[in-house]
Amino acid sequence: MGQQARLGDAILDRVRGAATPAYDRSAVSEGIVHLGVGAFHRAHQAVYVDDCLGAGEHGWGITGVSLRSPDTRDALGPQGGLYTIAVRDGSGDALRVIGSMKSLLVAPEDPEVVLARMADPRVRIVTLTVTEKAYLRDANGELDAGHPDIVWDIANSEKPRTVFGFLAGALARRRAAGFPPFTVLCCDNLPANGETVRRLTLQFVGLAGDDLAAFIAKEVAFPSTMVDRIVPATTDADRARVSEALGAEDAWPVMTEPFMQWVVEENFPAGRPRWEKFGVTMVEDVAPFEDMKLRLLNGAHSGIAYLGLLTGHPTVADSFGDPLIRGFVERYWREVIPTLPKDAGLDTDAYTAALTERFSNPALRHRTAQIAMDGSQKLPQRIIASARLRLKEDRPIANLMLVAAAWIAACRERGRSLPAGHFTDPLDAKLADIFAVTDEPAELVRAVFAAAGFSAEGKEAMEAAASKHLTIIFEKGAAGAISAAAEERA
Ligand code: CS2
Repeated sequence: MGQQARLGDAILDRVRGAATPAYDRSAVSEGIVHLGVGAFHRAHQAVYVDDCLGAGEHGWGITGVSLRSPDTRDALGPQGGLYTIAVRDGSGDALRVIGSMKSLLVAPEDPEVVLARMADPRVRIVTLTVTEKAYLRDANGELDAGHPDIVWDIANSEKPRTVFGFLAGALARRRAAGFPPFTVLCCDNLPANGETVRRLTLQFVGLAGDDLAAFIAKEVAFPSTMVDRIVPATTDADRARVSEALGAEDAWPVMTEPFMQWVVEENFPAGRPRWEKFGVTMVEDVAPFEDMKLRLLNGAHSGIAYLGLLTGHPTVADSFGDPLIRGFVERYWREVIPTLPKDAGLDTDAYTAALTERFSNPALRHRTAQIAMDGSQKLPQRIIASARLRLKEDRPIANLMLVAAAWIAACRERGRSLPAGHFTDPLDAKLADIFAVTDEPAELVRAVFAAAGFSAEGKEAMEAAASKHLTIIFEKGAAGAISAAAEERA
């Protein structure tokens, strides 16, 4: 491997075993700034953009920005932004080198360069995949005004740290220069993600006390979107396998599944690539698609992850391949489907059939620990929202609350039957305090739900159901709790 040339523009014509960009990368300009340039973005949006570049839409190259670590820039910078996606299923890997990432920036190293790029009038869309926790929402879903990074950004608008600081700072510069604003496209798994980011950005600007709010409210579009593609973390074995097949060293290829989906609200006053030519669905209202994806895919994923961790399954395919867990997921789906809008033409049978196949993909090796991350930030929209809707109609929530109980149990198993740092959560410090003072299921559930902000409407019923499950998990293990839940009224 040490002998191999590094992937890069200069050796693209020698790359074998992979499709390569069929367009002149040097003619591409950067019309999109993406904040949060992780594996998901690289396997999803960057691929759709690569398709558009291949069709001659030169103005939509991507500037990839990391808000935290330099890892992606360090890996892809020396490759001119090129990297490989490996689309994996039982029949092997299909490799494709993606050329849409034109440059990479690391915000903490030089926030000014990022602000200046975002303020460049050639940039017409700013897209985001910064993960749930980066939106710094409080327990009520509003901006956490006391968060140290928000406090910092308000006092240091030229050196922001948060996504809101960058958006507000760049929009202020564009307004001052008389340039039209960019469109903000949130691609994180939040409900009504465009509207949510708009609201949080306006709250941030309100704290900053300038008059940007009216400009943002009137001029800036925040379309909502539903994004979907399963992207397990890349391993060293993946790196070696891909580099071997390419005949060139790729320091950070991305692994993914054949399936990909993107549903986007049609609201781009500053223009957009013709994504619809490459399989993106442009719609008036994304909400039904978002709800279906968050509740049926992501909610089931969390269940598969936490129950899988408690029963010794390292990957989604292993966990979902366990008939006990598979049965749980099917009952969970039956519980959740009635919460989805009925008049939106959603085909939930086809959707769950496709999920069954996707979760069974043996080649992906999607780790349960990866999905287990940040549960306190994920469960509100994946699980708690559905439970509230069920309770309004006086319907049982046994399977939903089993996910919440399994989350608490799996968090508590770290340092016991699971390695201490097996996964992390922004709530870890509070969780550790709670686990140190009580072992009693009902007390645990009450304290953890309160700390995570799960305790609005429907609190008593949710806590009661989760406590019952947690009691059984402690007494008989997760398998016992799944069987007991299966006996409950559906
Ligand atoms: C997963 C998602 O890690 C997780 O929490 O549920 O990343 C999931 O794989 C994607 O949303 C699929 O589109």
